[in-house]
Amino acid sequence: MALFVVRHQHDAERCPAGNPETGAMLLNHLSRPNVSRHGVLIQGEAVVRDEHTLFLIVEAGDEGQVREFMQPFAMAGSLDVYPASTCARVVASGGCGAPMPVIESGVDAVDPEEACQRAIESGLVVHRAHPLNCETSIPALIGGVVMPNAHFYVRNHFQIPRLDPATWRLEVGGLVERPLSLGLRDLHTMRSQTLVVTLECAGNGRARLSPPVEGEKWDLGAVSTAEWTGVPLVEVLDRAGVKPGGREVVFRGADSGSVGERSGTIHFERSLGLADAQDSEVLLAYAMNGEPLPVQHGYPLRVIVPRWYAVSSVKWLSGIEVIGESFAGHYQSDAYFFEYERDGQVVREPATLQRVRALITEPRAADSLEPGDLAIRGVAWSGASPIARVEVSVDGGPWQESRLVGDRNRHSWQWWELITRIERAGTTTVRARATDLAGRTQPDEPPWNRLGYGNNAIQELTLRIGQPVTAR
Ligand SMILES: Nc1nc2c(c(=O)[nH]1)N[C@H]1C(S)=C(S)[C@@H](COP(=O)(O)O)O[C@H]1N2
Ligand SMILES: [Mo]
Repeated sequence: MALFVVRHQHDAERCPAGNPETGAMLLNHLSRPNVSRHGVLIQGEAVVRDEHTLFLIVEAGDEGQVREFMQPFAMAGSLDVYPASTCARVVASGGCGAPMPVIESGVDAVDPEEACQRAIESGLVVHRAHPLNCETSIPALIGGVVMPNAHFYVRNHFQIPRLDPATWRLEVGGLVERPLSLGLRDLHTMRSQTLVVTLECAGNGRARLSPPVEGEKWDLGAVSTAEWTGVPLVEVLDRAGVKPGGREVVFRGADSGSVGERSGTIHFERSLGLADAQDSEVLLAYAMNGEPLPVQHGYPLRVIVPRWYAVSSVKWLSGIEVIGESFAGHYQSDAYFFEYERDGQVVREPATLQRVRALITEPRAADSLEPGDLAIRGVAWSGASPIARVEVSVDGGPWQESRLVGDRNRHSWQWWELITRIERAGTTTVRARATDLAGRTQPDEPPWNRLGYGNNAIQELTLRIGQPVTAR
């Protein structure tokens, strides 16, 4: 089916709806049973009365079918039929004049329009339609420890590959005693583990850096939590048997494309040092919140590296290779490191553990609030160690310790809340600061670095408190 916009116009003196019988006939023509008899679908109808113009959004097999269906209107005036696209398709393709993005590699890919439309309908905040990048809407972060899959932020560097579970294999090779080729069914029969893990993009908060830096302009929602189930990576590494010279483990995603700094087509690839890879908690996950991985989150298999920035959690995993040197792939050595200048020297540090951080989920800046009791809630996490405390300062006042809600979890965020009182109407600021058990805490100002990673500055929320409603 294709999409069309249809325009019918008539002379003011010849308005077909002016005659009750013709009007009724046209209404019957547009009725659902009649429309479906013609094999078309009406998505919307609107009349601009003073213009004597009717617009319809119609789905049909081709233009001829639309024209045939619109015959009664053509007789009453003029008829224009335009082939059309959804907004998601136009934005995903880069504008009205641009062709749809071509699939660069041999793999099948998810239709960018479909992926984008689904994200919008799920309430995600879209930053880029193609490749699809969207953050979690903070107000959607209410209550539970994990978030529904549809609300989980999405970060893609290339188009989303659609992998066939029947033919997909995980190839394990390089410096191993026994190269493996594992199917999904093989992985399902291996020992499984389930962990609740918070993923955060290293670029989360980048939009708040000043001066601005290039890269996706994430506000504060490039973070989410889910329960992941899969095979511990060590199981697979042990089965393959790492040879003595093995130093790093490279994970290859099935997604690919071209990037400025490298020639040809590259895959999304990241490595972990052998010791980190052998950490018993790195998972090869096939389920997210009890469901098979959604396609945009890496179906059928992804890496989950708890507590690390999520760039290491490679999606659409197709290969694992043990190598004897340090990996120099694009996403390892051209990006995802902190770069500062210190004493005239350029210093680089890879982005590994998530920095300690608190996020205020309630209230929202847009809420209408009144003086009186105010509940301030949010989440806090740190890759280095569990959260020790979250303190809140209202209107620049002293830090008040919030109550930590629920169990301490080593790999996922912790909910916290503070009930405080706001005495007067006007503008109030709320700040929240997390400290972890290792004593790390958040800076007042965003820690600027060239590529804009790890902005864990204390969040400050400005609230407008209205006049109390006075009883008469
Ligand atoms: N294969 C592949 N894996 C990937 C990426 C990617 O583009 N391709 N993006 C990484 C980055 S930067 C992040 S933040 C997380 C995002 O995971 P999500 O989309 O499931 O939230 O996936 C990581 N794994
Ligand atoms: Mo990321």
